[in-house]
Amino acid sequence: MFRNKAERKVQDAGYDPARLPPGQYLTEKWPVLHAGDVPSYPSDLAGWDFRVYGEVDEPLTLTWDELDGLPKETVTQDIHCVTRWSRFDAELTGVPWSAIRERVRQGPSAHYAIAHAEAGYTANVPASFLDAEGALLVTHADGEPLTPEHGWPLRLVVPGKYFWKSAKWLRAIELRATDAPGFWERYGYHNDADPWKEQRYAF
Ligand SMILES: Nc1nc2c(c(=O)[nH]1)N[C@H]1C(S)=C(S)[C@@H](COP(=O)(O)O)O[C@H]1N2
Ligand SMILES: [Mo]
Repeated sequence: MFRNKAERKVQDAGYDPARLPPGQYLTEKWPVLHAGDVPSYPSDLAGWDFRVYGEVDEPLTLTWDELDGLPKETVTQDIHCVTRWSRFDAELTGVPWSAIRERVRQGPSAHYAIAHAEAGYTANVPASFLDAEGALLVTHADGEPLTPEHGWPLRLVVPGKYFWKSAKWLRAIELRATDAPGFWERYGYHNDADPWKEQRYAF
């Protein structure tokens, strides 16, 4: 039995309909969604850096070559956008957050993580959520470097949350004792963003 037509389409496409969170529909394409413009970078990424700071013993700044040279993993992840499209089996390659977390020696008071992206975009998640299996600093999708629209050179992917928590054009992770609402959260999106609970909006 299907709850609705959207689940029926998932089944017809050869997937388990239970993979579709409530109120979502499956798309085979990968839509592009963001506020503002796609940032431009020099092709050699000179001057680009990635920082981890805040409630850590060893704040970290990496150049592109340093970050790109770290061991990477590939995970297969379903993506759920709050605007109701879901994409299954995205193959995402990048540096596991857990490796970075160990390196900076995250402190006991680091309860929240704020992803900082270009042009002031931010997204907040509990730090424990970044520790969840599969949280990646992503450089490649489906075997190719990220395209500029999808966040090249680096984006965060936070499994288990609506996709707005997965900041494109990532430049830093700040670890904090207290939470701070991110870009979309300040516009009324739900702080927790669990697609299985349909936590789309805060009110
Ligand atoms: N820097 C930045 N990252 C962002 C956004 C944004 O506006 N700026 N939008 C978010 C939203 S709402 C979604 S659904 C996803 C879309 O990612 P995609 O364009 O790769 O599908 O990016 C997220 N990350
Ligand atoms: Mo979104």
